[in-house]
Amino acid sequence: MNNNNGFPESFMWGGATAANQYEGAWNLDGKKASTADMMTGGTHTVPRRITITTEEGVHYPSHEAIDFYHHYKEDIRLFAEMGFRCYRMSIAWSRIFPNGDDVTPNEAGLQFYDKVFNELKKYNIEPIVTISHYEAPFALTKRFNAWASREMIDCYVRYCDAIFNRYKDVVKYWITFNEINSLIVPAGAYLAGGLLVDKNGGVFNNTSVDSTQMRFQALHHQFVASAKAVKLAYEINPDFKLGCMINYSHGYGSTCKPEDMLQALRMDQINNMMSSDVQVRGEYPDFAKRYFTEKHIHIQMADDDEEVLKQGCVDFYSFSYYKSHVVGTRPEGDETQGNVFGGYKNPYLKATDWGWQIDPVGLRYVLNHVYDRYRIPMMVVENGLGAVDVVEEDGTINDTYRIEFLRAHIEQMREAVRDGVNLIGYTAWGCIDIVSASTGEMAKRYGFIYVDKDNEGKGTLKRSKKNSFYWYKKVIESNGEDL
Ligand code: BGP
Repeated sequence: MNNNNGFPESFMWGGATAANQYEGAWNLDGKKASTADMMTGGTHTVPRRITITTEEGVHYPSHEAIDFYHHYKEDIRLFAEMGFRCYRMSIAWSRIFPNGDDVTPNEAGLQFYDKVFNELKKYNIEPIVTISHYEAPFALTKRFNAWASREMIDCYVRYCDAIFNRYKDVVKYWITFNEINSLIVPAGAYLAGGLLVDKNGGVFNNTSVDSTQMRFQALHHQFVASAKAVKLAYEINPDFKLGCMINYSHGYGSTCKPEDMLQALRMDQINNMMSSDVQVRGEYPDFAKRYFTEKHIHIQMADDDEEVLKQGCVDFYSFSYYKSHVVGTRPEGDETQGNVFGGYKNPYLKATDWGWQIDPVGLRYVLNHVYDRYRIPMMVVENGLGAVDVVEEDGTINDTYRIEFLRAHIEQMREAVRDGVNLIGYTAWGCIDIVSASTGEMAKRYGFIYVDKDNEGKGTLKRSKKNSFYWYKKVIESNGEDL
């Protein structure tokens, strides 16, 4: 039990990124395309789409991204300068198994992460590794539509076996899937599932197809894959720590009408809690069974799936937190469509330029709410403000708005720690500017470090420190006291 005065001394402060949004070098040293590499760029209004072949003239933001592949030393040095105690990153699966089902892993790919982990070690930065962050080898999508197929489970476990063995002495914290619950919403089909669901063109266009059955089946395959990976991990190194990762969308009822509150509860159960119940408790909750029946979703399970899930429970709960939403009776005159999980405008909150409603107090609520349910260590592994930054003539970037956003959220985390929540770490999302996952843009920046690159892919890739860089350094130095 902590002394409830503030962040524990061992608190892991750091930042987070994902391979396909950061590394670039999408086809170098044996790597082949991942599902993310086949996604076009988007804009504020034009959604990204997945293509079957790389098309001449189409912009694929992950192909170069911001080239961590060739800048890792410089970037890690900057992370160290901010005082990072940990760094959440992901491994690009198709760098290790370019075709997804190769007989042996790609040595050059493994060596890249050897170098990254060595560099982190030099500065005493603890890696937290996401095994699959919104990507899988594209060859597996072409072959059997990725996570729609059970065959994916063995491919994933073989990939885990290779990286667990290779990095067993340098990585302790692993996250099996980024935002595994993304598959519950249609937009998650391509990002999280690598799924092509449009029967006509084979290309998922994000709106027209009801892919519900396929998405929930794919999610089940990921649950089983995750559980098998957890079991394998402990066999390889009993000191490993394995975590789930939930895209936590916190919802309020639009009024205090009981039905509105019940709807908020229902969304919380299905969108947030169902996935973590499976990964933390090792079984589907009862409310999921009712939901599946009502929605005519039929999950096909192998005979031993339920047993496998029971044997693959994670040790920590990690989540992303950006926003909250409002559900229930539509407020009169409100035409808005709120956040990713839908919903309305919250009159008490401001929103980002991308319409994500900013709710620091909601973070305290969620931390308490989830900790009460599972009583296992928690980490906030994504949180931050996507905003347009302006580089002044003298080169400074005065991102006061970002500092305000982060300060308010860290304050609420501190309150949650005082409430008794066992929070062990915080990794600010996109600690260096990277490609946005939902829009494919560079203009939506989260970083403490600015990167010279624009939406069309032009720029020198030069890194420079924003004001928030110095602020976050101070936060870490003071262990979250000097905000
Ligand atoms: C999460 C994803 C990240 C990330 C972040 C911000 O859902 O795990 O990959 O990008 O959201 O989203 P965006 O980049 O769309 O602003």
